Amino acid sequence: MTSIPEILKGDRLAISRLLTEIENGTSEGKRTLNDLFPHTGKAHIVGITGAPGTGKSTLVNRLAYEYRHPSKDHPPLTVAVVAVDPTSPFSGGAVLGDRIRMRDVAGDPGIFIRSMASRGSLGGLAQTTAGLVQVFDAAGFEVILVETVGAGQAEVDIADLAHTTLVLEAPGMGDDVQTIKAGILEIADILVVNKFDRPGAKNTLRLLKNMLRQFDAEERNRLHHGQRTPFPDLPLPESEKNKACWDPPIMTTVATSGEGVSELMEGITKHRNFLLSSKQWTRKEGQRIKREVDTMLQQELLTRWRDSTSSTLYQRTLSKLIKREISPQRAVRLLLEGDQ
Ligand SMILES: Nc1nc2c(ncn2[C@@H]2O[C@H](COP(=O)(O)OP(=O)(O)O)[C@@H](O)[C@H]2O)c(=O)[nH]1
Ligand SMILES: [Mg+2]
Repeated sequence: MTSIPEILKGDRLAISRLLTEIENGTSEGKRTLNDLFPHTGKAHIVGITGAPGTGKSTLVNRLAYEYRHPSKDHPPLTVAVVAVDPTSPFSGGAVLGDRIRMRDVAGDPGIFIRSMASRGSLGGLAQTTAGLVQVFDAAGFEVILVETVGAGQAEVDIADLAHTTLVLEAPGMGDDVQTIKAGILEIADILVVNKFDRPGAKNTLRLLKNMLRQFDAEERNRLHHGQRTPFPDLPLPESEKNKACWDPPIMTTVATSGEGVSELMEGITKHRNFLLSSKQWTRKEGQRIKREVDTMLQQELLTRWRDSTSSTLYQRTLSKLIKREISPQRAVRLLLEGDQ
């Protein structure tokens, strides 16, 4: 039995146990998430995505350290890390370049790092990730860094979940233009050229700048009013339009040495402030919750429908469909409304 007060006050053992429940998709885990919901919605969720080897894990470690030891005069923030990338070497100990080692962050109660087990995909990777993030949010972690390996759907999922999405690129990852996939610019709130110490880094930066410029021009053409509308189904009122404009900056880092990482942290904070002041924070939350409810509703309706429909009717309809006696549309009609 998970105790809600224990989670809320950040008890590490209770959190650990609950994370495992959620990864395993247990009903206990689901029930607890349900109870925790009113206590969520405070954390800044930051997604970090990019091709394998671009330096996501190294950068996430360094960012976590930076949040704990900010050089300027802000207070340190508490940080949780969720690594969805199964190859992430978080649990392995010292992987953190030369200056920061795991021990710098390991004994710190203000940091909690969780690598998601591969079985985390049992209930759907995106859903499980969202569950883990909710736990950390309820437990009072102020910043939640989520590392996902950049691969199609995972990128879109992280952009849905995160308030701020970082897209990492690095030189020497093959044909530079090809590695920057279509669609990636649409989800990036901040573009990061990591491994800026490596040969070809300036070239990667230039290519990315060109792509972004071209993307912006196309986007302007498409939208006619020169600004991005991240939520096309929730149009902004005229008065809000100018305030809602965010041009994704391109930042450069050397995650192994920490160069550029405090500036990146500043950039992330700037995006957060932008979201709050333009009220997009609330809009983004609203969209996410709507999507979550829609997904659950779909699943629940399907389950209820299955339970109330005879499996012989289902099988019979399918076999008619396979023999092409009826079309898929007709099959759905038959299943929902009977033979009318
Ligand atoms: N030279 C250099 N190497 C880096 C940098 N960031 C990460 N690496 C190295 O790149 C490799 C892959 O890093 P990792 O963080 O595991 O990448 P991930 O697959 O995106 O999570 C490791 O050997 C890192 O030490 C960087 O800024 N400069
Ligand atoms: Mg990794």
